[in-house]
Amino acid sequence: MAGQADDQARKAAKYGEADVSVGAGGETHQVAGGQCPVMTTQQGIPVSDDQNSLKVGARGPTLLEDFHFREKMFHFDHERIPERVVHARGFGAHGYFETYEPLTDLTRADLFQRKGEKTPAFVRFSTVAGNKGSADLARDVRGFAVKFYTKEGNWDLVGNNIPVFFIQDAMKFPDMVHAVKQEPDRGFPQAASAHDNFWDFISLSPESMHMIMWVMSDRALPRSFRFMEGFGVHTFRLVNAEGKSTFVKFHWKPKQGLQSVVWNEAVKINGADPDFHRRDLWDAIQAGDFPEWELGLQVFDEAFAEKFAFDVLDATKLIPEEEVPIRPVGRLVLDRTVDNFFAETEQVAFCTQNVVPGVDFSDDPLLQGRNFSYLDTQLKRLGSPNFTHIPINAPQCPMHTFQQDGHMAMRNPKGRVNYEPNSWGVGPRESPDKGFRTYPAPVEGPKLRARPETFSDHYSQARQFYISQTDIEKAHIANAITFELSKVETPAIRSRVVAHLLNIDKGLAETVARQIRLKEMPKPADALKPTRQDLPPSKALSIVQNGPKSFAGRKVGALVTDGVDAGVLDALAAALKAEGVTLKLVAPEVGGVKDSAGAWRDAHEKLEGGPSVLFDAVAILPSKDGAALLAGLPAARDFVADAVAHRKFLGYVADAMPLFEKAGVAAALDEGFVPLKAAADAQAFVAACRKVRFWDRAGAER
Ligand code: HDE
Repeated sequence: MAGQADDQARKAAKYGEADVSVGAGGETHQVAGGQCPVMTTQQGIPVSDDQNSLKVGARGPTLLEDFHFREKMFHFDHERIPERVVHARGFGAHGYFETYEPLTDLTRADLFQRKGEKTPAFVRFSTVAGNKGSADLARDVRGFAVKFYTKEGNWDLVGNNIPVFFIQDAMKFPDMVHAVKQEPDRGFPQAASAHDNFWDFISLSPESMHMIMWVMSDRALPRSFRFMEGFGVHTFRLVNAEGKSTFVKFHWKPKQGLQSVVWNEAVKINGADPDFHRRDLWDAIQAGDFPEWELGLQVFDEAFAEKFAFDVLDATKLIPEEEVPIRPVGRLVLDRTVDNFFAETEQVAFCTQNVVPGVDFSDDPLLQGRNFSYLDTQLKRLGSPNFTHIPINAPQCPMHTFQQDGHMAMRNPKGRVNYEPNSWGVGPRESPDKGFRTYPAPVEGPKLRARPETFSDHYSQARQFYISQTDIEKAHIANAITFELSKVETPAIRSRVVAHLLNIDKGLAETVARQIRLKEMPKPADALKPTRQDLPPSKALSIVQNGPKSFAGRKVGALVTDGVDAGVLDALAAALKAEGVTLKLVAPEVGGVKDSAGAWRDAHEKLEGGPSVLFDAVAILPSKDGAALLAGLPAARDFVADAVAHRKFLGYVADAMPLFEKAGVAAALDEGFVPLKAAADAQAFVAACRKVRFWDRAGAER
């Protein structure tokens, strides 16, 4: 635990941990529960009574001179800062990035110069549309924002878990965000794209069709942040010490594998645990199961950009991995939860403009617009140009500027000199060698408000994404669009969406049209360019084809009652532990159960609070009497029926059959049901679980 102590000391040093509750010279006094510091006001004045405001007589009016009350209330009244307009709901963690090999051929970026270099990093994952208090499992894009604290300044790679975006030009961002967020008159729906305004905008913006396929796929329902990819989306530049530039796209690949939940599960998880994703990340890091992603680069030159079928500056397009393979260059490990959510996760200020020497922008018009928006946003949210003085935003390398003053300035220079040039011989100076130098890309042309013709194919990659999916994933896309359009009240909008789908895949359009009972099939939408039929499927675009290799990092819920077979439970626990899986006991009462050997087993969840949607697989382990009891409980029947409908693997003991009968699943025990009779069966159960879902089982999809 020495490491942990070091960690604490380091944090204390870094965050200037002057415990605000210690005042009055750090005096302590004995109270019930221990020796505690004396409470003070913000001015350090010891407080005698924190229970009662100062009044005239016990029943009289409160006095204005009660400075302790006034300060306490004043501070409370100002606790909130504006939430992010988008990505308001998020969750962050600390970690590091480790460079595999020097990338000196590609970039002079300091963090890529030395093998094994560890660069501190902070990551914030988020949903986009919902407000701060919304549920984690909304159908939505996820933000994947990484701040690298490099030795040459902070580099923010502010990405998403989807490699393309809705729009091509930043000019449309406010419209797109207005359309997806709650409608302005009614203030709902929150964190849901299933409403008229969103689909109205989308159906009038064919450029969004590729992104729509991703958002309607299971990518928008990640099992947790740990099981999703990240993408820088735009084309960026890397520039080496000789000034040579290469184009690059950034990818994060989760070591845990890809995994999503199904829609019916997402809806139920949002009720059972709206904090499902943040809790998952917190729990994993606290348990020492540090999630990890590999950073991969797709590197290409001008010649490739010229011959590629689409414009590399168009953020609604990706470059298939089959065309430009991904080169792994390092790993990101998240190994520390935050000490304070507000100080770190809420106040972290990502800016796409934060690049370091060796990384540069491309002319992607979306990226160019972002470079304005993020800095502007931070001033609004954090209230001062000094937001870089907040520890989470401060670089962890020396910095020297002549910028001064402003609200809450925490780094105040000493001495007389606050300008340059000066003849005092003090203060920082620019460095043509070490300093960031913009890649001198030649640009010329008339000033125009126009979209390049090379941005005008809106359907070909949408089709490529669709045909790259397995059948079950295709069905999920069709069902998602069906669900969303069923919430759209205006029939003309539904029809317009189907008109676009006809340009993507006729079968998909027909399925959706049937499932929403469209009276008349529309004509395909007018297309600037016909959909290319020659783009081959890309395996990398499917989740199911990129599943995990092991079941590690997952959670199994065991439904237990008094009399649970101690041998079976122990064997299961051992097999899961060996695989790196967490076992949670779900029991009729939270106090726990007595096993067959008479030993007490503490439960983690009461049945009604621990539905099977919270687990990746389940084990149904009641005793004979227990099964009879559970069969009468709706929550127990749902536990089983949902696990089956969501195509999870179920380990079970023979005594569970009466419950299976009542849950309506007894007649069809398929290979996804693994009997647990002897210890060896636990291994078979774990082996089955590595597939995560038993997709061959008929599920809830139509
Ligand atoms: Fe953002 N985006 N965005 N965005 N974005 C914000 O910045 C914006 C875009 C992304 O965890 C805001 O600090 C514009 C693409 C993430 O704190 C704001 C455009 C991608 C986060 C903003 C885009 C992203 C944001 C709101 C179109 C993926 C959360 C609060 C030109 C590559 C970062 C804030 C965090 C946040 C503007 C499009 C990712 C308003 C103008 C494309 C992960 O500045």
